[in-house]
Amino acid sequence: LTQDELKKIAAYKAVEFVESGMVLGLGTGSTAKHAVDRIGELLRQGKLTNIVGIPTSKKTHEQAVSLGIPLSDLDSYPVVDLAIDGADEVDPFMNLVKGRGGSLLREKMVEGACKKFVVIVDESKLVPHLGGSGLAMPVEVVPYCWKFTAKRLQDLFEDCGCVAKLRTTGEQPFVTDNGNYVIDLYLKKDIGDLKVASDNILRLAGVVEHGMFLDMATTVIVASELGVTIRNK
Ligand code: DER
Repeated sequence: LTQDELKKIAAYKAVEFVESGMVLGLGTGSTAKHAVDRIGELLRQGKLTNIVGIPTSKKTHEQAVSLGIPLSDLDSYPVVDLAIDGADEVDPFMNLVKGRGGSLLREKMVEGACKKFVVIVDESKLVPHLGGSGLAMPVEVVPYCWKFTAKRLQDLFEDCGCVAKLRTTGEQPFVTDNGNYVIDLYLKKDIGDLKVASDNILRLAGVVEHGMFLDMATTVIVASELGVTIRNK
């Protein structure tokens, strides 16, 4: 099975949790894309009715529009029944790293407003600890004096051998759906206390949000060659 086939298996399994009448958080990324496609298909077949989708990015908004999924937002639906989204890393306590696709703020807003947050991953996303994979830990920052904020972030994780880099699209800074920049933190060692790290990052005035989703997932669906496993909080 290819990685994308595994992602699709996890996504389709998550959509089995969807019931007619639900307000659904629609995730962003290549795994969540399969879930949104499946929801659109079931609506078209009449197997699902009365769904309201709350997209977590402009990209997912566009995908959902093309599928005819009725859409709204958190202002109209401050409580979401179920959100389905991917993740970049999942630790044994169901803490996540998200945001390598750049949608972390709206994802965290929507997924923080939901009763159930189902994470869908292929097995490659499972890690023993967050942050030490050497891959990016995204932080959304305001564009104003981003170099100053990047340096403060880098210094915060000095003992993890952190290098902070501005995420770019070609030669230009990557700009999020919210008009902000992303500083990616590359750590050589695992982050120790995740809650302390989270609080320290959010204390920096130029920071909007970070990609650690702590104690938010209620279910993790993992697809591997051996099959699909479902872990609940
Ligand atoms: O950027 C994001 O938050 C995505 O959801 C990411 O966490 C997972 O993306 P993928 O499903 O394309 O690997």
